[in-house]
Amino acid sequence: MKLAKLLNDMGESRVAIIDDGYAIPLDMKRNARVSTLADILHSPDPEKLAKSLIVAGITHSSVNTAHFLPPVDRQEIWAAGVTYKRSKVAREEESAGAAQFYDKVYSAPRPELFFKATPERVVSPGEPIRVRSDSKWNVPEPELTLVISPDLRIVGYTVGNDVSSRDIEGENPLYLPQAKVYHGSCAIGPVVTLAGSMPKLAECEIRLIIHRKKQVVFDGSTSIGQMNRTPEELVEWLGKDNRFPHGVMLMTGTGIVPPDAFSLGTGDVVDISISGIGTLSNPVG
Ligand code: DO4
Ligand code: MG
Repeated sequence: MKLAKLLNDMGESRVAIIDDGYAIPLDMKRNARVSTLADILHSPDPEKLAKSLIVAGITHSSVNTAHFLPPVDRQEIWAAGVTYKRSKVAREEESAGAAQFYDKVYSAPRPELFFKATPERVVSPGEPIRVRSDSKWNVPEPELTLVISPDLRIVGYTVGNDVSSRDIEGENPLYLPQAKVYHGSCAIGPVVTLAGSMPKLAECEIRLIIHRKKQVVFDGSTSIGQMNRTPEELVEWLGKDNRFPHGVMLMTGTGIVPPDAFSLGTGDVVDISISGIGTLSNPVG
């Protein structure tokens, strides 16, 4: 089952099941303990709970005209880095003086984990992501994103874009928060696929296509099987000495990096597709 947050004609946020190209709106008033998508996702049986909120006979609308919101409520967004060999190599190339740290973190027991975004910073599907005005080298990072309950269960999966400034992180690793956390640097969505509905992770493909003036300027893919760590391992580290009372989302790192000569520009359109979830598409504003 896939769940999403949609904006209705009145400008209100609504939770829906997404099935076969249609959005089935849920009536949250049917259960006094449920008011948000996160309440459903964090429940013991999200699929059963979502089905209990379907109103018989209600019109199902096409997803083609739907306005998706990020499937985020009050969760913090965290990210893992250097979890694929491609990312390790790219980091070593962009930061000559600090290359050894990326080599070490790729194989160290403790992963690189960093804070990426508050919910207010997350861009909706279809809305513009941004590149920093003080950076000349920017890329999207297409990442499988884990949806994690307050008791640290992986309850679903979504698509994330960890937009990053390569020149800023390459200049000095201590600049990482500035390369990663700024207005418009994170997009998530369009849906959450519940854990039980996800295909075998190792076989899932992640694909990144970047369009410029309607031409494809980058097209690359990888498989989640190429990840050097397991989602469970990343969640275990994230949860050490930390509490997430509203749940948390964890972007699991990029395995696709465009060639060094590439930098995102205004008007580009970034499409990230992950098997079993769908496509997150954002223009660059
Ligand atoms: O250390 C840099 C962060 C790398 C990253 O975000 C990634 O590998 O996805
Ligand atoms: Mg990343």
